[in-house]
Amino acid sequence: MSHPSVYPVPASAAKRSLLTNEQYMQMYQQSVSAPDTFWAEHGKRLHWFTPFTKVKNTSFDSGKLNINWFSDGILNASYNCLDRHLPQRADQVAYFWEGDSPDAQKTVTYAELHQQVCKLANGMKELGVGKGDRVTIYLPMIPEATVALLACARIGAVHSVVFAGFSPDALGSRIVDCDSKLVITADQALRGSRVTNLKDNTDMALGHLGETSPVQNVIVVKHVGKNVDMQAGKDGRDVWYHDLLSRQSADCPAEPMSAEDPLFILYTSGSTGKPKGVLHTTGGYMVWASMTHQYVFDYHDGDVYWCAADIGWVTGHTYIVYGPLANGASSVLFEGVPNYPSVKRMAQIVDKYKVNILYTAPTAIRALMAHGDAPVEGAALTSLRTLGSVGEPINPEAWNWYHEKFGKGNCPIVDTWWQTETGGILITPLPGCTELKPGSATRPFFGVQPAIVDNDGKELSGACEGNLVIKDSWPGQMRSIYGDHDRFEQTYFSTYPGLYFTGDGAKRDADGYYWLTGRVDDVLNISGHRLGTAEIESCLVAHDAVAEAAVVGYPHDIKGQGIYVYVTPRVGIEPGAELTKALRDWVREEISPIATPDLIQWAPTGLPKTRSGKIMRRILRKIAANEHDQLGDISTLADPSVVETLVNNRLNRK
Ligand code: 6R9
Repeated sequence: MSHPSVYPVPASAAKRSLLTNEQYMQMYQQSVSAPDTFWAEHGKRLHWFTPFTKVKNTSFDSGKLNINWFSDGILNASYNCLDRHLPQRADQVAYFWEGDSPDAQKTVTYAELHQQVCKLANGMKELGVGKGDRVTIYLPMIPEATVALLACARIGAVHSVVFAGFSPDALGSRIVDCDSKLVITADQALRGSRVTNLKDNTDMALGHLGETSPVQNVIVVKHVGKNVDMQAGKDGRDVWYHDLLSRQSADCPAEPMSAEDPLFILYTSGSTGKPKGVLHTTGGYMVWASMTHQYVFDYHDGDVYWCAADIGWVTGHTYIVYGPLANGASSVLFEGVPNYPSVKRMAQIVDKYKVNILYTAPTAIRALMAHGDAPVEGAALTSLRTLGSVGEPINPEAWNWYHEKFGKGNCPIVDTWWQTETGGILITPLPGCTELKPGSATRPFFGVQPAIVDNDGKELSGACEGNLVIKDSWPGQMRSIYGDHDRFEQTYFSTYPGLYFTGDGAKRDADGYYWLTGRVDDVLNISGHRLGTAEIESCLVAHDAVAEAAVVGYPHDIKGQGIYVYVTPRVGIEPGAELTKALRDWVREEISPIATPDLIQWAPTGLPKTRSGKIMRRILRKIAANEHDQLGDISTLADPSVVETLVNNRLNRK
């Protein structure tokens, strides 16, 4: 079936829209030509204990890198998400929690959330946690996760959420990197009926750290009800969440924070070395989170909103917690996965809570699409008005399926491009303003100045393709890499001096629409999750059987990218099915199930290298993609015969 390449704004979306296209254009112009005036106005969407008088104070210039927004304003993120709504929204639902099993559900009102946040905040104070201290959160998708983030924000502690799918070692290294005093976890997590032993993992992580562990206490939520080992007692390390809260007052004043005080750290993968602790501060981030949530989803008071991400990723931070709560929204919080107990689950949840706005990822859409009409059979889906996509480029087939099956052809899809580093959405359609082209993230949000540069850093004009950079600061931008400000400057501002480099490639068409083409560095995007090839490689070479390993991505129907691994065994090691399995399990356990290699090709005769010893990844990518007839110039290789062997034994032969 052929589909249009441009979709006009549906009349229904234009009618309810907060903005017309003309207004978008005008506001955009103002946001880039007079940023101080524009953001002084929109900064007022928050409650400031002391209003800011300064607005934008930023520079991307070499040697003068400086990013400050609203710097003399004083506010508190949790106050903005809770207290200021209480007069009108105390009994409004903040979260409709839907458990992993369709029978498990509960609602949390703004008043209840406020009360729990105050109690946990007081409990953390009792344990000696205060302003500026770091707290690691390792929780499933349960209301206590949102409570934990907000309780940290309330007392000015800096949260570092670690995705509950990460291994003990990944957890441990993140705890050490930011020197966390406290860990908040649960007995177990449930996803698609599969159990993860979060408390056991925490014990293992802290056990491995031994004397070097900075952690003084572990707060444990009893979620599934499993018996876990508690290092209890008077001076014990572990405390039950419910015990701690039962003795706290529900009165906890929100700590006055400077706009540039840290709000959170979130680790993300880069192209080299260990994960980076992306640091976000309070004022600019909160303005960005709330403003993008309102305009990008065309959010109106009373809408039911569902962002199906996990709180372990930035999408969960900004679009499950801070953005929607700052706007007083009612959100669905879902513990499980879209295909459990059946592929109808997502549509059933939409109908059950009459969801108006649904925000999910291409990988979830493709996984459902593989089942034809089954995921939406029997579902009404009439409540839906806006659909969103995030995490990776959405291919037009998946876009059209989502548009027709979930959106019934008249819900705009906002394909939102952004990154952990950007704090919130930067390039996106607005539902009532932007004509859509499937596969394009379309146009910049207010204040965002994207540009495309060639490999020498020369800015290209008109329709073009190259590297995506952002020319000036926006309020939600990350401020540093925790503990390594030089690496921040090096990673994002040195490739193209004076510009923020995204690491993504992009095209711009004649209408000025942006089309993201994927990472141009060694970062993989597996089902929307970022993983550095270097991280997986260093994990592989830590295995006894491995002499050398190279990891590349290859096109994968559902995951977007799959992980293709080339391994040279150590001398005397006989590779075989058993060892292949052992290596997969190794990576799975050392990093995370997300990082599990899809294909492992043994390369006993070695990897293709330049004469200076650099692995030629370009060639490995082509072989993995089954494009071995397009290897290009291989004359610079030290030993071209290596390539022939790899091509002959390649694993992806679709
Ligand atoms: C929010 C999030 C960031 C990377 C980013 C890009 C890819 C995200 C996208 C997209 C094309 C979109 N990405 N959204 N690519 N279209 N709509 O995913 O953050 O986990 O840090 O990943 O994801 O490659 O650079 P994060």
